[in-house]
Amino acid sequence: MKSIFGITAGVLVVLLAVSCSQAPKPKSQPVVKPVYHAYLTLLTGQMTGKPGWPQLQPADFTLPADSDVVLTITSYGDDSAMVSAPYDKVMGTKDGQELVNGQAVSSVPLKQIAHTFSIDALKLNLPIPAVQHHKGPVVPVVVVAEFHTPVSGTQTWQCYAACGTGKSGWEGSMVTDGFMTGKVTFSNR
Ligand SMILES: [Cu+2]
Repeated sequence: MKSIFGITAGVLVVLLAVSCSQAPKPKSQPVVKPVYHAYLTLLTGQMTGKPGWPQLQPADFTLPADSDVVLTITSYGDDSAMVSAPYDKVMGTKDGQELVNGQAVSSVPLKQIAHTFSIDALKLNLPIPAVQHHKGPVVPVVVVAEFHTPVSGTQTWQCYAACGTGKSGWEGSMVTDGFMTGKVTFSNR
């Protein structure tokens, strides 16, 4: 019994060795670049004490250049605002998608959009749906999107849902740096 077991074990070792040698070997270790995470919060004017002036915090910020970035926007925007195509589409992200409360989508119905985070120069657009109204504490909408940043430069971002003041909704926060428009700088310094 002992010798039979010995032979069986030996055959098994040979078989394992053969199957391992046949496995394709990577030519070199792939370079894994770390993914950078950035977090933004979109507050209502009510929350900041400036009714009618929703605000992205921070609105002016720096992201690493030529990098994969995961942007998380936690939004308390509770009213939909007038916006037109193509700003209902997710654009410029990995797979053309964003996560809305964990669910992958490639667009948001126009009537549900409260804000957008859009950088026209990069063809980047993240539609942000309005918070659902229900009893109890406000549950923010969380939008997560991954995209690759340019090698350098400073770009203006703009919200394209008319969430500001005035008849058109395009005054106040919509045209004031630090609220619904701002500057994103791409730099590794
Ligand atoms: Cu807005």
